Amino acid sequence: MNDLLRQLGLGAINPGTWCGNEATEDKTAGLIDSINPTTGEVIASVRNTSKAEYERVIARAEASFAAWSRIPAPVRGNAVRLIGNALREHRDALGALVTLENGKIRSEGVGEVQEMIDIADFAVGQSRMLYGNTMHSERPQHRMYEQWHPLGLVGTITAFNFPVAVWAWNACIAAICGNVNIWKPSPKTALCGVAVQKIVNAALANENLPDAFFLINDDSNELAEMFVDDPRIRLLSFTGSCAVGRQVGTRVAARMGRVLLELGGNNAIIVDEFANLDLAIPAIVFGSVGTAGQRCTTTRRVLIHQSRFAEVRNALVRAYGQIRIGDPLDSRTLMGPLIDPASVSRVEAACDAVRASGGEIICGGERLDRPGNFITPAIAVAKNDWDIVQSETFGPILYLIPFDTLDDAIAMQNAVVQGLSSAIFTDRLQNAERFLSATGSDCGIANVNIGTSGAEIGGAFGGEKETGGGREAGSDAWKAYMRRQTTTINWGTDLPLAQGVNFTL
Ligand code: UN1
Repeated sequence: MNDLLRQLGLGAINPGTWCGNEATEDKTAGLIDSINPTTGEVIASVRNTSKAEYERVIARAEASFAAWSRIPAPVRGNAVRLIGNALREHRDALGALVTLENGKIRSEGVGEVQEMIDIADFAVGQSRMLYGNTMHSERPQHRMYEQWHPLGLVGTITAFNFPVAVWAWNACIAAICGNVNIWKPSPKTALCGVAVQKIVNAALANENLPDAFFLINDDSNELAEMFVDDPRIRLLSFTGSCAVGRQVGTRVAARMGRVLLELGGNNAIIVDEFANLDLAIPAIVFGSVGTAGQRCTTTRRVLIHQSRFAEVRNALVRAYGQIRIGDPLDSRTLMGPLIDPASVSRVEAACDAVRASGGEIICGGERLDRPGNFITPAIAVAKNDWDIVQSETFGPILYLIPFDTLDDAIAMQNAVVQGLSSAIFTDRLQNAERFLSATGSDCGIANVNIGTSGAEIGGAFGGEKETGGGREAGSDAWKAYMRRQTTTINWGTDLPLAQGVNFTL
């Protein structure tokens, strides 16, 4: 473990405040202990950012923005290319750190770094494609077009469950758009934040560029609240629960700032009478157990046609019996620990709530007798309208719900407050298209014969309703990080007014 920390340039105590490649440490600020969820032991510590340091970070970032925003976008893209290259070099080590600090299995840890590399590559290309429209003016000898300018300081608050990839979605795109990034990672994965900050800024250190990547750390809500309320942060991108996201959204709106919210999901997979279970069962298992059920895209509900209910239920219980739970660094492991003891208790409480509602836990929900935050993944037979099914328990508990008609299944799939991800397994074209139609799934993501999690970066990522409406990563999500300016140029010698208005002196 010490080798890994050394390889990533981390020590026992790490400065948590970074302006580009320059770190500061206010020794009066407390330490955040990074806890290994597999053992409960402290891995290393990260120093909190003090209020005075926060002010310095903002001032430095504002000065950087004046310079960074003047650099041509393709040159900014080249900087992001260097970041992608540096991440390629550190893929295995950073992936291992994600596994160590977050508890997701090795392949998912490395996959997360791959997701950073993918978005970096995407951003390089996007830097030459910040297109605006041109339009025909209704007035003679006039030209109209839209152009896109950077916003300024972009703040990103990320969650523990994707401690590095979600930063990259935001930071790589925001940077090519000409913004300066300030990141506040989850205190549960503070070491990952420092490691990324070091890799990224070291890659840019000799490039003679202004600083574009800043880091702050805080394990109380104090600094986070200052950050959210700070009018100098022009866009605040927040990933986390619906409850906290609602507060963030309201507070940023109160200061007329912009917000990008990526909040909770209550994602369902529909298995109809025509589903190929060779695809559906592994997709459901990965969707519900991957990252120990701690993705916002985790499969939480399976809506099963009643003719296939017993078959699907039995196949899932059999598959769950084969899930190897243990040290996530061991390549044979399929499910690691949850992030903290409170998360384990929440899964147990969810199992109790199922029983109290008259439902049945058909497997799992038991703590493992070993150190660390381990619990066996649970499956329950449940009803869609139960409170516990309606709320997102951020852990491995899966609800099986029978349905009669596809319309019923779609109605149930949509009858939750969240709207992130959804999927149908069917070999029948009509059912797939019905699910994808305007009156089908109401989610930001709707898949056919693919599970709810594991989206690629090329498509815009995010969801509707209480998921917050934000879109990150690919497609045209870059527009959230820029301001649009409509320009009309009169190259004639008259001054005609729009709408034919006559105003002659
Ligand atoms: C999240 O859980 O916050 O689609 C993001 C997925 C990943 C991203 C999840 N690419 O599951």
